[in-house]
Parts: sequence; C-alpha cells; structure tokens
Amino acid sequence: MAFKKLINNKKLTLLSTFVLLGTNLLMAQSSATSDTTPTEHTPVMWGSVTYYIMLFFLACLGVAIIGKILRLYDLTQKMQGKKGMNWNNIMGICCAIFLVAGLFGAYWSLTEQGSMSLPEAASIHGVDIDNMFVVTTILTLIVFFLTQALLFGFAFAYRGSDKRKAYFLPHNNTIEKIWTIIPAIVLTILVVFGFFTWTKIENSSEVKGDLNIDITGHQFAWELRYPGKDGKLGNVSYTLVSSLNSLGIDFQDRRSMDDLRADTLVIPVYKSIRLNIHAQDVIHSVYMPHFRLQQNAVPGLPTFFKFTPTITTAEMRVKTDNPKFEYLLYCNKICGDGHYNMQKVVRVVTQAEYQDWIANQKPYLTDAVKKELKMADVKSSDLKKISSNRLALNN
Ligand SMILES: [Cu+2]
Repeated sequence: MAFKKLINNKKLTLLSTFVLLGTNLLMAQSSATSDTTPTEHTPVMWGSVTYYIMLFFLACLGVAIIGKILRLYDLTQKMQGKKGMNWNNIMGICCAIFLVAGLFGAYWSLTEQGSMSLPEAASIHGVDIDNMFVVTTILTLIVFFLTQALLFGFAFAYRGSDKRKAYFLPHNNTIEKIWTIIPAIVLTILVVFGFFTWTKIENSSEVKGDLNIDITGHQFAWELRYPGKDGKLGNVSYTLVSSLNSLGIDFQDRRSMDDLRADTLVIPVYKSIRLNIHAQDVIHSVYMPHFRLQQNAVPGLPTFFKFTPTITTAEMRVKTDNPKFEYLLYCNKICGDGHYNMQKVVRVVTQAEYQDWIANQKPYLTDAVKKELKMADVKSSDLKKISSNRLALNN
C-alpha cells in the first residue's frame, strides 16, 4: 500500500512539475510578447531569460528520458538473453557530438559577440595594446582548438572496445619536456612583449604633454581643471579644500589664477594629453576604454597618464555608423554605491574646435572665491608657519 502511495505521489509530483513548466513557459512567452515592442534589437520572444532557462531544463529532461528509455531497452535485451547495448560506443559518439557542437558554439560566439567588442583604438598607444590582445587571443584560440579536439577526439577514437587493450604509459620524459618547455617559451614571449609595450606607454621621455589636464575623483564624480592662457596648472593642496574651492586650488600660486573649470573632457586630436590624476577620498580609477587607457586615482599619490588621441568624435560617429556615439570616461574601481554613475563624456575635436571651446570655459577663481580668499590667505600663511615649525623641530 505504502509503495503504491509513493508511486502515486511520484506521479503527482511529476504531473505538477509538467504543469508548472508548461504555465511558466506560456507566461514567459506571453510576457515576452506583451512587454517588449518588436524592434530591430529586441526580438519578441528570444530575449526572455526565463525562456532560455526553461529550454535548458526541458533539454535536461529530454536527455534524462532518452537515457531511461535506452537503459530499459538494454535491460529487456539482456533479460531475453541477447547482447545488451554498447555503452562505450554511445559515450564515444556523445563525445564526438559534444566536440562538433562545442566548437561550432565557440565559433558562433566569436562571430556573433565578437562584433560587440570595442571599436578600433582611438589613441596611438591603443594600437599596441590591441596588437597584444590579438596575438594573445590567436595563441589561446590555437591552444583551445587543439586541446579540445585532442580531448574529445581521443575519447571517441579510442573508446572502450573488447578488440583492443589500452597501452599503459606510466611516464615519458620526452612528452613531459615538450608540454613544459613549449608553454614556458610562449608565455615568456607574451610576458616580454607585454613588458616592452607597457614600458613604451608609461615611460615617456617627454613627461609634459602638449596639454596638461587635472582630473580629480571623489565620491561620486570627476572634476576637471584646464590650464588658462599661461598653459600651466597651479598647485593644489588638500588643506585648502573648502565648499567654494572643492579642489583645494592654491590661488596664491600665480599659475592658478586663470585655471578653468569644465564639465566635458574636450581634447584636441593628435596632441599629447597628460592627465594628472588625483583622488580626494577613496581609490578611483580613470578608465577610457576607447583609448585603451586606465590609471588608478589614489588619494595622496598623484598619478598621470599621457596619451595622444587619433580619431575625433565626429570621425568615430562615421566609423561606428552611430550618430549619437560619445567617448566615455568611467571610474573602474568599485568606490561606493554611486560608482556606476561616475562617468563623463570625452570629446575629441580638431585644434580649432578646441580653441573655440576653451575660450568659453569659466575660471575657478570666481568672485565668491576671491571673497573667501581673504580668509584663506590667513589660513595658508598660518599653515606655512606651522609646517616650518615642524621642520625646525624635526631638524
Ligand atoms: Cu570611483
């Protein structure tokens, strides 16, 4: 009785699972059809994640059912005194199917999703980084296709058989040497290649750029400071930070007087740009993927990155066939809950366009700051006294 009850319970569970699967599938399909409007980029049904999850579970269920049917057939054959199924052959064929399907999947993913990667590098050094990326990808792809073909190909070609005996190979020095030395040489070449590329990008003999821009990260925005007519940026100090002077610009430094504030990072094409990178609270990171550029912004440790943009925003809009294309600057360190929103538009323009734009930017030294400066004068002179006393004590 109890056994019958268990079977009935099992049937009930199976039935309810099917009903649930069916309803979920229908709901997924109907929600997909009603919620999304059929546009070029969002196909009506295929975009639904639930649909794919359900499809996966259905496929698993299908495989399990086929497996059970085969097992049942195998047992019936054996009960009738006939030769059962050859599971070695079935497993071998499954490996061959997996190899072909898997390789096709990898090829499909490369051709479909590969085109979603970034457009061509928009800076001089970016081309070197892309070359390194392409070489590494080609090498790893060769290794990937070779190892997968050998792994599943051998599992199929040398599947278990009564006609042959496996060869026992406990150790072979030649094979050990080959699979140690070849990867070591390839990896060394890649590392040396990377080292020289990085040194070329970072160790610039000409430290100052044609245009020096200060970029300061804080939770959760980037502040920009452009040099004025003198082409030089004045000093900054965290001790001078106030509500009006958020960057702590030292206005006693003559070079600071004409420094300009900007919302968009506008840079002239084919000029070397030096970004002086600062952080005011936690570690942020200047990340400009289109220029293959990333450098951390560390509080108390100013860093810099020098690069030369090569493609204007207008040219990139034509190249990407996207009239709304904008280069973006992100923060690439998870620096708090507003991190996702730390982005700025970067616009690469011609020299003439840059001159027009910079002429319209407002200075940091506003009338309100000038008023506050009278107080700041006292403060900074006091600070200088304190620091000189400290020096005297230390000596
Ligand atoms: Cu950040």
